[in-house]
Amino acid sequence: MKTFPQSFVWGSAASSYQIEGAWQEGGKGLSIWDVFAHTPGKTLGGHTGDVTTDHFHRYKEDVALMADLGLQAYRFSISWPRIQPDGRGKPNPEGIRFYSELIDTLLKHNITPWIALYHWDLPVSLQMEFDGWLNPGIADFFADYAAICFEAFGDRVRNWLTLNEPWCSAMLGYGLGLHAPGRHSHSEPYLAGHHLLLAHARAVDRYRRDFQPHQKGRIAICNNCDWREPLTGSPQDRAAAQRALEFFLGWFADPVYSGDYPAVMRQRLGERLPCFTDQQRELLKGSSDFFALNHYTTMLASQSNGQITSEAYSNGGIGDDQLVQLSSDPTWVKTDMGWNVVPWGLRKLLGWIHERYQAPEIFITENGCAMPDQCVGGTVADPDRITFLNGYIGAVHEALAAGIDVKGYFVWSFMDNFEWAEGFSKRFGMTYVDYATGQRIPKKSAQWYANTIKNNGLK
Ligand code: GBH
Repeated sequence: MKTFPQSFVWGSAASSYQIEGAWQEGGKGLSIWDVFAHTPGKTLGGHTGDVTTDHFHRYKEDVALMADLGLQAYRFSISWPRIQPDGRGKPNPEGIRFYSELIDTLLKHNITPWIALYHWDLPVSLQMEFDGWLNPGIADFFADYAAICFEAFGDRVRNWLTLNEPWCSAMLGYGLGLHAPGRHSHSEPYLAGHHLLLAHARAVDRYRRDFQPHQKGRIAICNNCDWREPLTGSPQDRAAAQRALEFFLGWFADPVYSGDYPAVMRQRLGERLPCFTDQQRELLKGSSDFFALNHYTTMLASQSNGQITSEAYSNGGIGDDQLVQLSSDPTWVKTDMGWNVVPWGLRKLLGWIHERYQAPEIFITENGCAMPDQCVGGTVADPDRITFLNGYIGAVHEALAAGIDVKGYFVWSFMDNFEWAEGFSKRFGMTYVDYATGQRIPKKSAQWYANTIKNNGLK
């Protein structure tokens, strides 16, 4: 039996654009994902989040399913254009009402709400009028929006995430063009990343000044990072793996913990990496109350010889900036996304975070996998997901045994949903969704996770 601490939080996660649907209801404005998904060629099969799992209308049923699972916490995101249709000004009362009722429904079922303020659905008018995350002024817009949310929900919500995976917004949205707004650039990712960090810092500052003293919640940025293992024991490959991690997680976590970007990014990027003023450094430093980590996979890293293969390019993004060549061990099992299943990568990453950021409290705010699930005779057997979760939760247990302060774990995802550029072709959920009827069917992994929660650990 691998038992976890009594206070360990077992949860699951989802995000607004991926599950809500109701894209033109309730006074909601359009987001960059509405527009991107409606642009031919951007998503697999032209799929959009117009309807997706229709959670906007079915949230009560969904929360009841979460309660059946025994979830202690549910992490969701707020659609900014549902709250502010054009990203500025007075809140939309119907948007406030929707999230307010969702929160009340969760609390009624004893499920603790965790809210991410931004999971990629930027109001499209901020993109059109201001170039989105490329404009420094966006930090103020974001802080104003965040304050509306703290004001409306902070009496009942104690766990806040500012941005979900700014690495993805910057790199996939502005570097590789795979996510909205679909831009391809070698310099814009670093500019967008800079403003994402400043927006985070401004929102946290607002929370700490005006809300935290009486609402008594906690707030953090939510970063994603895949592990990078040196291909060989050579000093070059070890340095390459370290460099890759600093470009990945250090990019968005170093400023939050020490006030500036990793030195290696400054050296290699030169002018393309913007500088913080002293005042901004101060605002950033210490701007997370805990470390929120999303983790999915592992790749091998070696020093590149300047010729980057397409695999490394798509994975690392702008691979030549890092002088890192990525590859996979052919013996590793892969998920339906083609991502390597390497539980010890999570164990090592937790160790890296523990060392680099002075032993913060860590919540794993996303971990999970897509598998080619099928519904046969009304049931969905997903043994590979159970193996995946068992392996990764086991790695968390090992980290705890080594004295690393992991406080909670959230499975991505509660139910199948719109998987961004992959549309509905990838299933990450513990609950199967029949998109033709909207029917929800808990998979075997849901039962397995319910038992894990009940046992507070693995058998
Ligand atoms: C998360 O992002 C998102 O927060 C969530 O919305 C999404 O649905 C979920 O994960 C599943 O995709 O090409 O083998 O090197 C995931 C961030 C960054 C994780 C890129 C995998 C590349 C794997 N991803 N990373 S690989």
